[in-house]
Amino acid sequence: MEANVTIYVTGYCPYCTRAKALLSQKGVKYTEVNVESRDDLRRWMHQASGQRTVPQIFINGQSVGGFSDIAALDKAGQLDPLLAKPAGPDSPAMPR
Ligand SMILES: N[C@@H](CCC(=O)N[C@@H](CS)C(=O)NCC(=O)O)C(=O)O
Repeated sequence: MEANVTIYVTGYCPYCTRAKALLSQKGVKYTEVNVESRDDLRRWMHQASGQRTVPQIFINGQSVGGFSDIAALDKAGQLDPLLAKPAGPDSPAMPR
C-alpha cells in the first residue's frame, strides 16, 4: 500500500475512528488533519470533496468521500487498487 492518503477529521467523530481503523487494518500510513477549529480547512474540504461531513478521505489527491464511501469501495474490491497506486502529488493542493 503506497498511495498518499490524507484524512480530514474532528476530535469526537465515530466515523473518523472507523475510517482510520479500516485504513490501519490495511497497513496504510495516512496523514491526519484535524479541521475542528479550522474554518478555512473546512471550507477547502467542502470545495474539494463536495461534502461537509468528516471524515473526508483523499487518495493521491482524489476525493473518495467518508467512511461509508471507503467501506463501500472496499466491499466492491475497489479500495485496495486505489491504495496500491504509487504516491502521487497532493492535488488539488491540500492545506494542512
Ligand atoms: N456517511 C458519512 C457520515 C459522516 C458523519 O456523519 N460524520 C459526522 C461526525 S462522526 C459529521 O460530520 N457530523 C456533522 C459535523 O460534524 O459537522 C461517513 O461514513 O463518513
